[in-house]
Amino acid sequence: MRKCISGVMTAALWASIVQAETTKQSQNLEFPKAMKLASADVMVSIRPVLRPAIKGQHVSAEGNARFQAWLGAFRERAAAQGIEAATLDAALAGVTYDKEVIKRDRNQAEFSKPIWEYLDSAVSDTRVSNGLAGLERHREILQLIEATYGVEKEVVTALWGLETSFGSHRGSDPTIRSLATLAFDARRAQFFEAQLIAALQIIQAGDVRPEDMVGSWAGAMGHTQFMPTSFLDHAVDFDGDGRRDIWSDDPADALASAASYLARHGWTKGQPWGVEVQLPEGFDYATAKRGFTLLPSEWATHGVLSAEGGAVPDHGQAAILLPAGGQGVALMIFDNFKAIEAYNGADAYVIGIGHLSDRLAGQSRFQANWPRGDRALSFTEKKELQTRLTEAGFDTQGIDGRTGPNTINAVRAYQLAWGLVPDGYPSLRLLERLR
Ligand SMILES: [Ca+2]
Repeated sequence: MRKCISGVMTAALWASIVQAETTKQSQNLEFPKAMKLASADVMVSIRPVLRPAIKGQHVSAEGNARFQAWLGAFRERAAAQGIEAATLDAALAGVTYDKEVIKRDRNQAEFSKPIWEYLDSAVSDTRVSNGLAGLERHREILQLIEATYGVEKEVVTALWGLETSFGSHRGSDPTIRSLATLAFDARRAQFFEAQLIAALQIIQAGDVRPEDMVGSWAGAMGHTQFMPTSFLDHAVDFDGDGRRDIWSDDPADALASAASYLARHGWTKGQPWGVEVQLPEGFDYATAKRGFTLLPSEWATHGVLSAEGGAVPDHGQAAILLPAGGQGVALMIFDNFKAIEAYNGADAYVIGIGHLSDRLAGQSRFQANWPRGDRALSFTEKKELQTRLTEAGFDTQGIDGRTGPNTINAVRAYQLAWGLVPDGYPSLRLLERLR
């Protein structure tokens, strides 16, 4: 079972992963929505994720006045937490409510991308070649980062590639304005107020001027899209100029900060994140779950071999992950999977980082074919699936439109009861069968 949610990330935030960052700039890789298909557990994440839309809320002149009043009260709370008047004056002067941020925050995607579509973009030929170019251009600093933090340069580069297309889409929204808007908005006020305080602490520490503190609309900043609290916990001044600068064109501090983050979350150099495997005839699908691990040599005795047909080297305990259920790519995943997961908990994201890093290291594409004829269930369809499973006696422990472990267990139980392949995968076919 995966580790628990971090302090600020509530279960409700996790519940909304299906809506995550639907509105990143077009060339930026869209965050995977509803990717927790085959092995959804609770997660930690470096960033917030979005919630379904609430209808009927809009900004008015009255709303702006309320925002300014809120800002005045916030100033006092920030001062009480050690933010100096000069910092507050510099950072909060002229800050207005940004209704575009709220519009984006409320934007709920009903339909989500299946993992293969996500990976088509995450690990496109363009991204691979841009990544190779980035590796070449920054080879020296990436090697130094690898030597310092024990995180392979291809992994750091892959993360950079998925977060901001290697720094080319870092975002230009003023972070203070975005965070103040989201903190004023009632839905996750506590989380975003903490982020806003952290942002002010960063400014106060002299890492960045308020006008240079920009990023994506939801407050993620710089080349590797750190939220302010993650910045405070993990950002490093790698080039030694006295500032932790993840915003400027030079990516050294940002890339080192990302490596530091992965290292602090348990990255083991030399261990794969995951390896594509082939499953034998008669494979026991009940063993394909995050909580069940064996050594690769033990998996080999059960007929689970690398895609090339040999035993996977013993890199440590490993679980079998089937991102698209019994059809499509099968992965043997190691503890490094969890380290990437700490950056962003969606399976598709982790696989995207992992596979891109492998491609940058010269490895080949996945060999198995994805079930491209399928599509992912919509939010509404997931709720329907949960309702129908529960009514049929396979309790999903709630109807929330997300395919967490309880839903996967219910799907498995249903599949076992009906003699289907118990891969726990909530497919459209399964929903149609339940109908
Ligand atoms: Ca620096």
